[in-house]
Amino acid sequence: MCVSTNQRIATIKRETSESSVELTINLDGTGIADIETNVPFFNHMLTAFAKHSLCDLTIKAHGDTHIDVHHTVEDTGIVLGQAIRQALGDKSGIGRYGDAHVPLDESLARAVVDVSGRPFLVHSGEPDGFSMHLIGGHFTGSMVRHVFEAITLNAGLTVHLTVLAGRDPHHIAEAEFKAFARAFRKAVERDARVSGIPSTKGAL
Ligand SMILES: [Mn+2]
Repeated sequence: MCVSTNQRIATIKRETSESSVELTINLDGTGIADIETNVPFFNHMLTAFAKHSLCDLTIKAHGDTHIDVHHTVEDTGIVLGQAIRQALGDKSGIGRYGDAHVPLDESLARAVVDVSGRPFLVHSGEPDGFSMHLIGGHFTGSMVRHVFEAITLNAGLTVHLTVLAGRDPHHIAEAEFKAFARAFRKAVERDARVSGIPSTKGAL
């Protein structure tokens, strides 16, 4: 049995003409979140992600939200993905796979995560009209898929995210983020019985 004691923490800063993002993640945290993206509904989703993944997450992001929240949300997703990849290191000792079903009242989402090193998002089930809905009056429903694209592509995760039921857009989005968080927690958690990298290839 060989469990790495290396800290799985990463800090990334990314600056463009459209946004500025500074983010720190600790994969072995307790769910403490200190998040300010200037996009209130996205703060709510990222706080839920931290709480239910048990990652500690600090984010200071600002951007051209006077135009649209799109750039700030997408760029924060990119940086979150980059930080996850960096914090995971060589991925030795992790469970690798995680799955979760999470309800929120009438909504139900399922997430399945593989820390595969091969970015892939399969996303389905949001009801007609969801992508055009402004949640909280400012967060376009289409950004849920877009931010999961940014996270999975940059973190090198395979994620299957499925909405199985739902009516209220806020509930649907929140169930998706929480299901992803729970599945992610299982996938990246260290398993004392795993020695080395959990792949027959020897690398992920
Ligand atoms: Mn975009």
